[in-house]
Amino acid sequence: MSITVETLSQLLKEKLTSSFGKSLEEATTKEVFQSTCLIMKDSIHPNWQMTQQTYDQNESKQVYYFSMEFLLGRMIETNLLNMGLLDIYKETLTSLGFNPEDVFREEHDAGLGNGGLGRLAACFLDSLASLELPGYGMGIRYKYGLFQQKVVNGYQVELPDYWLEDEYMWETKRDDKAIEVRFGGTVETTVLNGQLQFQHHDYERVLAIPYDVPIVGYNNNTVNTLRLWSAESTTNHFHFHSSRGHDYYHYLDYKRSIEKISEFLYPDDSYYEGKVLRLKQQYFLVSAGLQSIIRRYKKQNKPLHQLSKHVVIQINDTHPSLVVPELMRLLLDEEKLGWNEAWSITQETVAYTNHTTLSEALEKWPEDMFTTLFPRLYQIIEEINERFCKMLWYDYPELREKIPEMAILAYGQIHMAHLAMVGSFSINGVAKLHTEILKDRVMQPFYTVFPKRFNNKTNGITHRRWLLNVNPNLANVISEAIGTEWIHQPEQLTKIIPFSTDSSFQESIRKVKHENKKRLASYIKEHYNVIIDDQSIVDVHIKRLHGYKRQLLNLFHIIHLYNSYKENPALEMTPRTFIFGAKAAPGYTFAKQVIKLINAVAEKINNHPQVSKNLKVIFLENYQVSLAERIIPAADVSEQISTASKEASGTGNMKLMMNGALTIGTQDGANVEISEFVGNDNIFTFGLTSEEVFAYQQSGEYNARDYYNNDRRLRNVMDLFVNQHFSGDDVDFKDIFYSLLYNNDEYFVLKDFDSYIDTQKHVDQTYQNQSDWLSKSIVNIGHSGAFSSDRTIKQYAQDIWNIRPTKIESHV
Ligand code: DL6
Repeated sequence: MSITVETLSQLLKEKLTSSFGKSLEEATTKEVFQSTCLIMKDSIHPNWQMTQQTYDQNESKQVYYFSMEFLLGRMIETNLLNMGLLDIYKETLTSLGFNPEDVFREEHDAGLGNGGLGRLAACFLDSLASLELPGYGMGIRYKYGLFQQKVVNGYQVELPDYWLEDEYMWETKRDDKAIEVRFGGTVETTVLNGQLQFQHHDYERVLAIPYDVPIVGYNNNTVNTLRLWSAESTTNHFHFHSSRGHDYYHYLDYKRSIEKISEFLYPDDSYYEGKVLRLKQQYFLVSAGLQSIIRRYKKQNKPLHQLSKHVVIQINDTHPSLVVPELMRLLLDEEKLGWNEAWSITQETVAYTNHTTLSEALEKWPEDMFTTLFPRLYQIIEEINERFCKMLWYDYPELREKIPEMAILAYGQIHMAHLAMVGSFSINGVAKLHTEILKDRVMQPFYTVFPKRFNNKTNGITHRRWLLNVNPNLANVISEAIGTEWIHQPEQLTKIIPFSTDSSFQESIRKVKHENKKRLASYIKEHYNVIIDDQSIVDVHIKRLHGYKRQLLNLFHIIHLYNSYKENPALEMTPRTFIFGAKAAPGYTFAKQVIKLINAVAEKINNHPQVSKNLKVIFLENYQVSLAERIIPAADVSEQISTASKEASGTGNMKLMMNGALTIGTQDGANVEISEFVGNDNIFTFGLTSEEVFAYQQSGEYNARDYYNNDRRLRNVMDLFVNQHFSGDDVDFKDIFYSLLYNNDEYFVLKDFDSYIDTQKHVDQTYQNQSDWLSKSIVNIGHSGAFSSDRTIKQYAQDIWNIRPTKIESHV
């Protein structure tokens, strides 16, 4: 059924009246936004109901994706796009005198994630629904998302992200589906009919309330669910005593302590901090999620021993790995199954994805903290550990010496990755190189024991959001050339590759990029009062700030150019605009100093009378999904310059390539696969390989000082950190200088400097031949379909989950 501007305008007017008692003329943009969402929900909700009913009737096997993070961003545009209504809504809003962009911007980004891991989860949900696959997201409804970053005097300042300030339009609270989650207490062990019984006493009860968010598939009737759990208290669970004087205050304390559980998202990316509250959050998600799955399963009268035929649980990194002992607890203590049966059900149902090899990110919880919070789970983990270690002892005598390093419980700590690997049937990495590093190094003994469990699933991104929605003009140019089939089958984007040398196609691609650059330039002018040259190369480094991601190496190149321009103002180079967007974990001092340094360098360069004609440096504050959507379509160069072996995959690399940027990158994460697809001529690769990094780490032969002493360009860059060139009197960047020279440059910035500078020169020369550049850009877009999350999800569905598409009929 097609809808017209007239009918939609009428609907909007009626909604404004029924919901806000206002006419169009009186309504605010926020009210127009909210009314638009309400109208959309009127058509999403019947399909949502139909989807759930169909899954139940067909007994479709479902995947439950457990993740502590879902970085959704805004949903209005992608929902409209997937419903096929984006253009008509834009037209209607415009005809009514509203700027659609202003209306859509009323939606607060749902920032329930730190970066790659959370955004991946959001892309996966979009692909599951678009491929008509039965998939459910399980997460936490944090009251505060990832902090809002302000830059004050060049420094990062963190402000709370109260994203729920206005009602979240997409969610539906399901009080009737509440679950009780229990913390603390004691376990009493008794024997009944020769069987051990475990009774849990004196625990703290927390009510988990689900808020369901519909996930709309593209051009189909599927509406899947993202279930976000919120910790709430009820007076029913608090024992008021008439004889006690201060019950009301006790109650308030009790309420606060409970609500704290889902209050905020921990802002640490790639770093593990052993905080009690974080552990409580993890158990809260796991227990509420699992109980709701089993409740639904039992309602359908299916036998528990067949759970893995109908349900698969994917855990997104180790954060939800308590799924293993909690599922065991439910099967043993609640469902009264024996250990062996409960263990095979658990192992056959759970699958684990690893997202990092960084040792500082691997979770290990102190046993004493754990026993206090989860006395019964601790007993179960002890038993799993004992059985696992015994199995190693008897079946793998060659690994006996390794048992202490492979145990789940060792040296007073619980190793969550070991628990996840032992308790699941699949263990996957997120790019080929990453998976190989897991198998050969980080998890090598586990690979010896469970070789069949290990597999690779290279990450992907949804091309609907990251191309169709953010870059509609590029999408149109592509469709004009090759038709629209690529929208359903993104691998068909390769059909544009034969056009890579076609001058009129190149011209269309160039125009789109230029328009996008102009849009970004006007945003930067408006918000930062800096004028950037829309003919300059837009060079983009957007991701979390971390030593291994080497924003510092990028800065070294920028300062080197600054020095070169000062030395020789007639230097022949295409002007460049360097754009950074990055949040640093609030406790990560080094990363925060790098932010200050970027801003200090920007200040110097942007105000230099000569250099600023050729170079600009902009740090865009509060990098988040909606900002990425603005930057990516305008990018020419994509900085993917992590120390080889450190970036598990990266997904920004895929988004930028899909929008025609050329990558300058190390042979790390998914960059390796990008270069295999596009060919060495269409990517700028430099630096140490992962094998070389490992060799240096093993031999201890790297000496950063040698590089400093022997390379004048490096000294000219680094000396500016300690002579207050960039800082004025109040700060200096000595700590950065010392970390490189006295701590021997953990991430090989100095080592890779030379090849990076050379490769950047090559980037500049290539750009000067526009036709060559555009042809490379087209080849990149053409191969980006291989990095659509539809491909990734199809692989998960087939190789791990064993789930199949289920067609949902329209409700009308
Ligand atoms: O797999 C998604 C994403 C990768 O693309 C990044 O390379 C990786 O750094 C990131 N990992 C994390 C670490 N979290 N933990 N644990 O965010 O995952």
